[in-house]
Amino acid sequence: MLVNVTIPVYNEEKILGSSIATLHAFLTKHCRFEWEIVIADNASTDRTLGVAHQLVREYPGVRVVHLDQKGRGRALKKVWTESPADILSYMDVDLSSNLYAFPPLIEALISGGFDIGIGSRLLKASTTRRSLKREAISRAYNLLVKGFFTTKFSDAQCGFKALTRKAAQDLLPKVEDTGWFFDTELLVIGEKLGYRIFDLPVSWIEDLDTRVKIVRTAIDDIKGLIRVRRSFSKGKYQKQN
Ligand SMILES: Nc1nc2c(ncn2[C@@H]2O[C@H](COP(=O)(O)OP(=O)(O)O)[C@@H](O)[C@H]2O)c(=O)[nH]1
Ligand SMILES: [Mg+2]
Repeated sequence: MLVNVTIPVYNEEKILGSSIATLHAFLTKHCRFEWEIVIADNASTDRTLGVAHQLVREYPGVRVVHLDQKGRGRALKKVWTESPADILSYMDVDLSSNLYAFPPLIEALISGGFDIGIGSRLLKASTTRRSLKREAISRAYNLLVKGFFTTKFSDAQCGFKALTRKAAQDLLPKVEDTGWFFDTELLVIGEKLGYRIFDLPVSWIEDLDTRVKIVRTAIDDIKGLIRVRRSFSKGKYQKQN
């Protein structure tokens, strides 16, 4: 059993080293499976790629994938498609989700019969510390997703997710978005096709350093919701066994 942990990065030279050190120590101590850490860099214009190569030399089990074009979804799709791992996961480099949620997230897939695991900041048991603005946008967006698709998963956008190789092989080719809407598209198509989603409350502390352009992302998200709903009404998605 090999577990992939992808860390998508865009201009993260400052935090990358300490986050990989923390994650590496955590997995060494608390992950009972074999694992790999993949730093996925797109188009960073700072020293991120250099720092990443240095980390590969320092830590066993770490590798780097570089893409020229931006987009977190693009990076995840490439790394997950090419990884030999049985479980594919990612977490944001700022480690905003408490790492102790990681073992239960992957156990749900390995022995709990779930296909996709997501961290959630919106369940009763979640403890979330973030700005009022981000909290309000997140709640409104997730209500909109439920309004569009009557889906049950609670938090589309938390940067803490995992899925099985089998689910990935079926779902990833169906997901078109290459940016922030990638996560929502994966979850909506997944739930609608009958994949079981494990919704895990996390303890989340917002890191104020953000790459998200809120207005631009909101417009892209709404366009994405409309596109995916059209595709459903045309019967575009079929589950592959
Ligand atoms: N590979 C890749 N990662 C990205 C890109 N944009 C953002 N990220 C990463 O996505 C994660 C979440 O970004 P962040 O700015 O913290 O989002 P926020 O927490 O929602 O404000 C971080 O690890 C970023 O470095 C991108 O274009 N490509
Ligand atoms: Mg963040």
